[in-house]
Amino acid sequence: YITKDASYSYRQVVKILERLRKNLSIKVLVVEDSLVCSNIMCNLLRKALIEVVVAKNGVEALRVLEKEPDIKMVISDHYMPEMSGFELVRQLREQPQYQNLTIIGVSAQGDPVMSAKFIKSGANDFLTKPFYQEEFYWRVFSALESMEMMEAIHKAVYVDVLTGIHNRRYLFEQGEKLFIEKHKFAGFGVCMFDLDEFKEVNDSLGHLIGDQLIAQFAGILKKTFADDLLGRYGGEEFVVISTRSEEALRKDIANFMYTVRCTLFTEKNLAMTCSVGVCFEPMTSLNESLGAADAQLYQAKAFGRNRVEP
Ligand code: GH3
Ligand code: MG
Ligand code: MG
Ligand code: MG
Ligand code: MG
Repeated sequence: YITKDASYSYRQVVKILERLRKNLSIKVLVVEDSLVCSNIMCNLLRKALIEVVVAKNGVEALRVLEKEPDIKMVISDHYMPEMSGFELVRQLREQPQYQNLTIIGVSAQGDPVMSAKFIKSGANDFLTKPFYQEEFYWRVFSALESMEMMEAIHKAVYVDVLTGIHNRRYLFEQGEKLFIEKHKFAGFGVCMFDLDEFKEVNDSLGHLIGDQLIAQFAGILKKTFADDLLGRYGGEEFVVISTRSEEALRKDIANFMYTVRCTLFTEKNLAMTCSVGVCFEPMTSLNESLGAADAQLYQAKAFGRNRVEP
């Protein structure tokens, strides 16, 4: 049953403790022109150990969201000066970076289609003012739960388990998008990396050590190519897709090769190396670019490994 006061239920306490244990801080943006209402919601959220930021209208909310990209949830009033709640939700949902934001609309009693309008604009849920504290908590908590589930699904689908970097599926999905958006206007570089003589490593040191080396290799890639699209293409093959200048990319590839040699060692302190195939030629599809980079990688292997081609 529902109580007027916000008594914590067992499930709620478990949820809060779980977040604390995982050290998950959750940041929520409260958008509300009435200071009284804003304070009520902020206090409730803070009591549940949720970090809160505030905005007084839609325009301010957009500014705050841009500055603080770690905000996971927006709780927004409808009637506000400058920009209403509906308009805010509509504008947010038009932008790709806000697709996964959880949005709860809030408005005063009176207009029965208010909740429908909010949901239609793109909100995930709706709450009528004045509300029981208990209802407020449970709307917020169930929205957070759904969000966490979505994040877990997203991770399972797009992240490689061994290395923690993006997998092949992500690489191709994002790579296609990047190709369509950018290849005509920017340099479009595709690099394929493959560890040298890796079967030997597995044979002499075992697959577990092999796995560790692959994960370390991926870690160096991630650090070096932080601004590019990176994914595990196959076993010990990785792809970087970059729209930076060829000069900048080649500098990073050279640094990467050097770091790998200094960091990864096999038996008897033998340095690990890798070979790289690069394609900067304009192509008609991502697949064609990948094919060309792969052909260059084959050349790099044929010319003796531990090198970049062309
Ligand atoms: P090359 O220099 O020609 O690339 O020689 P190579 O031995 O590295 O040959 P290739 O790239 O064709 O083979 C890669 C090997 O990597 C084959 C496979 O046993 C191993 N491998 C692929 N995925 C994994 C993995 O997830 N873990 C481990 N330990 N080994 C893997
Ligand atoms: Mg208002
Ligand atoms: Mg190899
Ligand atoms: Mg081979
Ligand atoms: Mg290989």
